[in-house]
Amino acid sequence: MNTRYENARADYAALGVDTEAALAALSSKAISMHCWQGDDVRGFEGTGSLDGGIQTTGNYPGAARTPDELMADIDKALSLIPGKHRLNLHASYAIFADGEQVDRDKIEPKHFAPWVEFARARGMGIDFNPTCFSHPKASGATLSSNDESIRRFWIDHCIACIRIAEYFADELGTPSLVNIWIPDGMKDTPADRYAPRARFAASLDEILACGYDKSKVYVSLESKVFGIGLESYTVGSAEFCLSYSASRGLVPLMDNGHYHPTEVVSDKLPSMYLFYPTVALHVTRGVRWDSDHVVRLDDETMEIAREIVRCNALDRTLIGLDFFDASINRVAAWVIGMRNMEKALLIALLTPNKKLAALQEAGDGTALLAAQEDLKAAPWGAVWSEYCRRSGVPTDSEWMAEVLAYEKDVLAKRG
Ligand code: RNT
Ligand code: ZN
Repeated sequence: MNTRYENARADYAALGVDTEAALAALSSKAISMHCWQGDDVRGFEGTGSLDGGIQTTGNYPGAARTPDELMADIDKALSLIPGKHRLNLHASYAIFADGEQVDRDKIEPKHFAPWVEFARARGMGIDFNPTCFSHPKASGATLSSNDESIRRFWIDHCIACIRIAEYFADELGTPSLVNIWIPDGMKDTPADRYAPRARFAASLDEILACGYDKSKVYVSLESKVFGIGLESYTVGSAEFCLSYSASRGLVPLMDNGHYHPTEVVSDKLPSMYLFYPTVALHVTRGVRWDSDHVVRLDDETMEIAREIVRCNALDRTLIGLDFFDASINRVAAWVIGMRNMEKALLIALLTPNKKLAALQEAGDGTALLAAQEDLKAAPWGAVWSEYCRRSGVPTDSEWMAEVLAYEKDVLAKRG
């Protein structure tokens, strides 16, 4: 018997919280782990540098250079993260046979067959993202371009991605999320904000007209308020993406690094749950002008998790992570971010939400504040350790040693 856990279990029982129920809920929730932390969003096309208003900084050694390396790194990370999770791929991670390479408008399911085999062997589902950046045809606008051939190219790319997602769903027996994000926008004040947005809407309509099985593929639209070099205007603003998603039955995707600094996704979520059956998230951390730092167990991550749990929305929230830090060990970055998301959910699941809500309803602000603050010292760490133990993964003080060993044995040997 694990005394530390049993003590914590009793403490939580006194608060009216069932730790076993919390652990069961946590272990049944998959988080979609983004492949792009492993190689600084480079992908396998061998085409130049990252662009589109997003950037990685740092050159920590050991970035994955090939599908085999990336898969090995993902495996290492997964071995240190409790729970069963999903894999989030970008189209730029297509795997071509020797000598073959097709442009992004021509990618097919077969180019992702090795990923399907990888996911199948690990019991994972796959989510997907069109890659509308880091490409010669993305040097200006993409889906909002006024150049018909360019606009058509990106429409065809997104349709190809929907077909590939259908293949993922068929092969793996779980729906696939296709998340559309475009970097279109302007560094300086536009003369016309309307026309690009009208073209973006028309492009999306053309993409959706391809016809797809909505029980297998969920299409989401991700908004963003700014990008590097896109400081003054983005075509896919929050209002655009929410309105479009609502009017066409898409899933809205909120990336918590994509809003004004005092806006928080935790506060947006309950409104979203009122009006959308399914909501998708990119959990990340914004720091000044960067929107993609590694997820910490900070107040907002915990508050996002609390809203998901207390709105009883775990089942209808598709949680993915989205960060890329090239200045630290990339396997560690995944492990830290994934474990923090799991910890935030666990803390939320260990909260006596009904009791707290009753204090709010009763107008007892004093008792509510006191209870919320007292809960910060509740022994969730003991429950977390028990979760790691039951999941067969190292606890907090142990996992980093495994990353360091992997760095020494594997990562440091990469050129
Ligand atoms: C960019 C968006 C987008 C990307 C990934 C790589 O600001 O957040 O989700 O980070 O598609
Ligand atoms: Zn994102």
